Amino acid sequence: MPDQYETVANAKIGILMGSSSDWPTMQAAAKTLRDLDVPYEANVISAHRAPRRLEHYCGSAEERGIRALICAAGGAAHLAGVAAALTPIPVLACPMKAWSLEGLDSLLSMAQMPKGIPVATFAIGSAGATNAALFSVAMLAGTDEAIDARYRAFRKAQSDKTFPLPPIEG
Ligand code: RP5
Repeated sequence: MPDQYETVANAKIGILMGSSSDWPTMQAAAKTLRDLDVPYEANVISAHRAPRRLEHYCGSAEERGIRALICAAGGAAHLAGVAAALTPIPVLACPMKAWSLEGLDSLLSMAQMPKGIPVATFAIGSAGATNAALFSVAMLAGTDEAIDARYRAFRKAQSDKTFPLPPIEG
């Protein structure tokens, strides 16, 4: 079973997607983790196309050192909820714009988890992907001084940026 998904030895965050069609959007999460030097792994494991693989992945993630899962899916978007049902580690959900409704279907599917199995849901699309990654970094920062320092530096650099307006045309 492990050879049906890729693991990274020291990964702290697992990105899961329902389809490779989610990857163009979810690269924003991967890039954010990469830029903040947080080890991660990324896999396509659909909750409905590969449920047993998902069960295996989620069942072994904690013991491999994964501290949070970022789950992206579109449409019925049950990946995050099923993953959260299979592991106690925090699950952050990224709603994808799939084939209809501009991602509102995915957002509601993810946000409307029945009580007892928590899923933290972010914005539709790449903004949510970026913020889910930043949120996972903020979680890790509580117990890792080096990650904490990088996260604070990122936030400060963002705050220090100025946005000069271009001159009036004409
Ligand atoms: C979901 O259905 C995936 O997460 C994706 O967002 C959507 C469409 O998947 P594909 O038909 O492109 O594989 O399961």
